Amino acid sequence: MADVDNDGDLDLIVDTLLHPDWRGFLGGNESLLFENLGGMNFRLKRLRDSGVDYEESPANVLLEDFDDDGRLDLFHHSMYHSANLYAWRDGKWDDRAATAGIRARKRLAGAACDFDHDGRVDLAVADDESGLIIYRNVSPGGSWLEIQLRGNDCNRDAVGAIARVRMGNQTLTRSVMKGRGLACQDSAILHFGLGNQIGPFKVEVAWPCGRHQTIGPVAPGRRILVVEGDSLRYTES
Ligand SMILES: [Ca+2]
Ligand SMILES: [Ca+2]
Ligand SMILES: [Ca+2]
Ligand SMILES: [Ca+2]
Repeated sequence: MADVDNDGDLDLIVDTLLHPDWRGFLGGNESLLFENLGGMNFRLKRLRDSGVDYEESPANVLLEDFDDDGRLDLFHHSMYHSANLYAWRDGKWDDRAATAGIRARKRLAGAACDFDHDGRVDLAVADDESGLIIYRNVSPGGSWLEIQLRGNDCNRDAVGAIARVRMGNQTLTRSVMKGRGLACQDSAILHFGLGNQIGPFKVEVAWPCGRHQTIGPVAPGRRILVVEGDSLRYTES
């Protein structure tokens, strides 16, 4: 679940861990994008129509902004075939696995986290042949901001909270999730790639209990901790 088109609402990508299903139900075992049209209405698309290769038995999709350009990139892998990293370019996801340095063939799970705190999201991949592999992100990167949320009235891990940052004429939206796809979990710290924007930025948080909170202005290039109900103070975590 992520805002893949930066229009402020959360869209949904569904992988179906099946062998080809010729009955054609919801596209068989195609990976599907449900574009949020608002009002609990969704438009169904095949992910391959956005440039993502079809793979038999797709297992996991991971959305993060690996190059900090403000658009979510996509890491996709299946049970039996290759894992691919796609950068968003010109209205489609563009396969960059070879140039990104991700070459192994058989992946079972992947998770994103900025392990070395340098503002570029790294990638951990569990491989049934090579074990755990960590890909350190050494791309040029860009402006960025990371936000850790801590609940008070709602759950402490802020699961279900949504944070928004304005970048130019776009609103970047990220949500706190615990668990994704097949046995995967990413860092709960929300990463915002901000392109060449230098800010400062205002951060809006919608907490799962219903409270809304505005923080900032905040300068980019840092990781901050925002505590529910404490709008006047935020700290670098
Ligand atoms: Ca959206
Ligand atoms: Ca929408
Ligand atoms: Ca990107
Ligand atoms: Ca990093």
